[in-house]
Amino acid sequence: PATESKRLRIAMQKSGRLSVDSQALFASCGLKINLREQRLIAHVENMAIDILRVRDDDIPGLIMDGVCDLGIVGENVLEEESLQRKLDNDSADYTILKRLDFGSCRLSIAVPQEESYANSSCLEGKTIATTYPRLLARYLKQQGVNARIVTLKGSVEVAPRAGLADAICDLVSTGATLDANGLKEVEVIYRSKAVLIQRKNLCDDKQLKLINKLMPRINGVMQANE
Ligand code: PRT
Ligand code: ZN
Repeated sequence: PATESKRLRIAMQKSGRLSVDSQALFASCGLKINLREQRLIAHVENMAIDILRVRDDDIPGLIMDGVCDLGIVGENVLEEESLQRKLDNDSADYTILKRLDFGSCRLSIAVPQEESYANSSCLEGKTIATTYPRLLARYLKQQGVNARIVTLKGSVEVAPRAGLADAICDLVSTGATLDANGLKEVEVIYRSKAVLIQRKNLCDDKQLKLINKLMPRINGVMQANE
């Protein structure tokens, strides 16, 4: 029948820095997920929900294309994808339901420790390696600095030593990685946490009711953790 409700699809990171906390959040909201399953889709036993376990980079697009209904992802990844899609004139709509209390980090510019650095004008004419070219480009534009951006999907922190770049723009939490690579943090350009997002135009009544049931539980879990 045309009125039949689909199961709510929630995208989360399969394995990485957000997966344990995302799983724990769902578990404490009462979702019974079979964690032994190594598959892409995990069925929630006690609710009309399917969990899709994917690369974190894929989550914003799955929501913005309306393929998944909810997702948990770092704001850094979300904002980067959103900026890229706006440039490409692709759909970039989503709603943030909740800023979560895990996945904290900052996107920072770092330069070799021995280098003197006063302010962002020191980056003029330099080459900066990053996994977040759109966020970096936005910052440089705001600062009125012209620099070359080199996009690397990994090993950004070794780029200066390898002679690929003068500086880097990468995620930092403790600062140990920068330290180990002889780099110092000189500018924080973006502060990030994990967020729960929803796709636009979600209008299935049962799905909306389910989300309205989950949100107070998420708020309750977060208050209890404070
Ligand atoms: O496989 P998949 O693509 O899903 O995972 P991934 O390897 O792309 O991402 P993952 O699991 O490393 O990170 C997922 C999200 O966690 C990021 O998008 C951030 O929102 C958040 N997060 C929080 C971090 C960090 N803290 C973090 N420290 N992501 C990465 N790092 C890395 C950073 O890139 C650097 O290499 O950790 C290193 C720095 O850490 P410190 O403690 O040495 O400063
Ligand atoms: Zn990733």
